[in-house]
Amino acid sequence: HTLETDIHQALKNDDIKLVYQPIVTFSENNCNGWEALARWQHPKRGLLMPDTFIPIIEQSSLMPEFGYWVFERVCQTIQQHHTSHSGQSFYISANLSVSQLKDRRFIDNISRLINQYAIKPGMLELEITESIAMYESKQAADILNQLKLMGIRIAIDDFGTGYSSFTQLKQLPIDKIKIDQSFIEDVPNNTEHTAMIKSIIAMARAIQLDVVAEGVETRSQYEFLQSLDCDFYQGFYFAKPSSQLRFKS
Ligand code: G
Ligand code: G
Ligand code: MN
Ligand code: NA
Repeated sequence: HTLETDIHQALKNDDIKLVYQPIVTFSENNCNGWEALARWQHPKRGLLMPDTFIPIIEQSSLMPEFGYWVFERVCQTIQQHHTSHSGQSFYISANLSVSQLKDRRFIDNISRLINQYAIKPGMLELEITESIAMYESKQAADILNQLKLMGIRIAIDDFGTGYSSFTQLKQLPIDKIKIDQSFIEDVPNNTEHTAMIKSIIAMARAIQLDVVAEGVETRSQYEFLQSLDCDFYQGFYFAKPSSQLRFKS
């Protein structure tokens, strides 16, 4: 694949960069976290979204290099923001791919970066998809436990699209679940999705997990989710991803 040969160079040239999308908490004017999302400004093909290039990275041998690059960038950004906003607590969350969970150097790399950039517990969160968490559950549990010991929070991404059981979830050291945006896009009109969201929130409460609603695009979605007592909200209604860690300023 020709994109594959471009990736190494793109990382060096800063053609691949991270953007940060605010995650809102108890009020729509309050944000203390951001999700890091990769973007590729390709010199010939224009702006590429991660759905087009992450699968190529994943199928090539470049995921360790890309994953390390993402974590180092995120740690740098945390360090800078912590220095310029001292005293304010915040976190950045980064997406993990399946091959990173299988990389034997992964834990060493993360712990090196955490020390190098003086990342404190709670400042870094990692997201793994529900399907990764379930299909690789033995290996995932082991790695997630080590991350937990380092003070890193874990969120289950795209929740509702996989087939995890209550029992499996309880066995993983996770802190949050992020309800997939496909369930959010047509609430409150879609009664099936509404029922699904209610049961996800009830289950999360039973095992003390926080709930994030993703892909919130309208005020009516937000108000409805608030009435269901969601903890965090993310989506274009509040803010699009931006190259700066900023929110309404
Ligand atoms: O930004 P966007 O919504 O287009 O992202 C699409 C998908 O790409 C999401 O599922 C997201 O988790 C994934 N993604 C974005 N950035 C990264 C990254 O840095 N690493 C990995 N592994 N996945 C990412
Ligand atoms: O799969 P993951 O949750 O990591 O990826 C989140 C993706 O959703 C990102 O690519 C981000 O750009 C996108 N996104 C974030 N907010 C919204 C939204 O309100 N609507 C839509 N359609 N996509 C969103
Ligand atoms: Mn995510
Ligand atoms: Na998601």
